[in-house]
Amino acid sequence: MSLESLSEEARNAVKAYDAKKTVDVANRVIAEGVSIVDVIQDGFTKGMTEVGQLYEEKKVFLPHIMAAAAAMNAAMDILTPELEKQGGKADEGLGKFLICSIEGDIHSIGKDIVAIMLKVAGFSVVNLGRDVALKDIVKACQDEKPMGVGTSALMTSTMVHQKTFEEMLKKAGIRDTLITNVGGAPVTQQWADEIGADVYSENASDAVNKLTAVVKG
Ligand code: HCB
Repeated sequence: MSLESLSEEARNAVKAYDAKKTVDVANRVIAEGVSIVDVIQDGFTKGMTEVGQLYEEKKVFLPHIMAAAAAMNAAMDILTPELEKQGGKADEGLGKFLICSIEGDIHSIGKDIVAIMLKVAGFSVVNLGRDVALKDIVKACQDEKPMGVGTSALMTSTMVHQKTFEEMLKKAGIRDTLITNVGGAPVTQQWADEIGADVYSENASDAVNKLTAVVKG
């Protein structure tokens, strides 16, 4: 089966809140050797975004979003170990990268996709989790001394913490020791420029490309 039709099935399975179906699609993606990254981005993620739009239009409600997220996560549980196996570049030494969903934000699906794709690309990724207090992210940066730190914000109310985080890094005297990367649906290049973040990433591939370019010069 082609990449296009599996992506279409992945998208529809998330929109149908059907975890059995997302798992089935994930297994077929692996069995048929289709690009996992492409199906995640063009299939599962698109489905999730479309459910988000329906929520915005008040055509579906929070339980639907939770069911769609559960269906997507069920597929990711199957695809993640396979991606890691296929990647096999974990020792490529692109450096240590910390990532988390920022304080107040429990959205984690996108951040986890970025984490896995950076790992596959050769970064040593430390995933700090979701709703991580700003002081704890700063502390982790002091302890782990990463080349970069990514924060994910899915809400306008939590985006503002990315700005505070920049200020806290400066106050702690470590701002110039690392690259800051910001992402999440409401986050834009303009926002990154405004708060002084080094790299804006629209999606996981963008994060991989831009951060790899930073390391490789
Ligand atoms: Co949630 N939610 N939600 N939600 N949710 C959003 C984000 C809204 C936009 C929906 C809406 O109103 N249209 C909205 C935020 C509105 C706003 O502030 N502008 C919203 C709201 C309001 C809420 C609650 C407050 C609802 C409530 O309780 N009343 C609550 C949040 C509570 C809290 O955080 N304190 C809530 C809860 C939930 C869940 C739990 C039901 C579920 C999350 C499950 C989970 O993550 N474990 C959920 C979901 C799934 C969504 C939507 C539908 C999809 C988000 C998603 O997973 N997208 C979302 C609608 C939307 O975003 N359009 C909706 C798919 C992933 C793959 O995309 O953008 O997250 P992504 O990540 C991309 C990209 O941004 C980038 O790469 C990723 C991969 O390509 N990226 C990074 C992301 N992070 C990065 C970090 C980097 O360093 C680099 C790149």
